[in-house]
Amino acid sequence: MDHGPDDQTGLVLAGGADLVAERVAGPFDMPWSVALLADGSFLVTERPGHLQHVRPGADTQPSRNSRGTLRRHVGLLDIALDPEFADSRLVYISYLQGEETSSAIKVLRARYEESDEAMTDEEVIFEGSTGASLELLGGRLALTRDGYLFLSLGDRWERDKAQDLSGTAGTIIRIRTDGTIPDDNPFRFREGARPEIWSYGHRNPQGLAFDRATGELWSDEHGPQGGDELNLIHRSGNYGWPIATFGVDYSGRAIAVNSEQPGTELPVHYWVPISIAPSGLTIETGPSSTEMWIGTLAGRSWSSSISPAIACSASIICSKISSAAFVTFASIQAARFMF
Ligand SMILES: [Ca+2]
Repeated sequence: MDHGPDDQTGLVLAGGADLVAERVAGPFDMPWSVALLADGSFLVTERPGHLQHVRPGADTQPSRNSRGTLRRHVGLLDIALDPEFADSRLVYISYLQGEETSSAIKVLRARYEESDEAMTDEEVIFEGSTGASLELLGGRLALTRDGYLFLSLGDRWERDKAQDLSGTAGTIIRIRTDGTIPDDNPFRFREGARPEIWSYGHRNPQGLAFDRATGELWSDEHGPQGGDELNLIHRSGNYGWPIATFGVDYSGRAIAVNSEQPGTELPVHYWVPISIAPSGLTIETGPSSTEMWIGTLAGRSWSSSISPAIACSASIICSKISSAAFVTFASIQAARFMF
């Protein structure tokens, strides 16, 4: 595996031999994301529409019951706790809703009461553009402590839309956690543009996380064949897809004439010629270093690598590693970067 332009970045790919996997819960039905609660329990979204609350020491065979009104949602994706969750009980869930050939990613805000595992005060605070494919969804959430919500959205196999600001395919969006749109969003007042867009030109940004020490927003992104990327996300940045990529099509045919284009952002790191299939991203800030964890599916076939089930398993690895408790599945690997 080529690790891309290391000399530009100072990133080091760890060997991974120090990863120890410990099974603490499961099996899950296409798990996609995990959120850790203060009492050591955690919430797991399952793609078919279930939200599981897994408690330490409890029976780890999860129930199969849907959580109330979440039943109607076609596909649960990410879950993120409000930074003030201890008081507000607010959670944010991204999910896919619609018909098989036409659906949109939305974000639900709701109060979650742990005592009765109930959702109340549900409110849809974002709805993306409709798409036909159920793949390359993105769907990852990242919140700031001062009330902003970021959501990554894949191109859903319509690559040219990633350069089209009139829709949200292939973008990362930014809204307030109450659903309002900030006036300082880059395209807030541009006619014909979706005002929620923060950055664009993304293919399938399936990891999204803040570095709490610096305030930087990072995203990992599935490239096509090769060309997986780690990007530092800037306001109004065009991340190149599909006019600039280091990857090629699955047929082996070149997609973009150039890997670089004026006006587009280069990845901080990229992988060629073999995809690592990046998924969940977690950034752990230590006293002297910052470590970035990326769930990967290296060595899997490409069709497996975009399966939400496997992708979400990888996200569980990343999320749990930072708390020194591990949930894993046998085939998943993780890439660790150290700054
Ligand atoms: Ca790119």
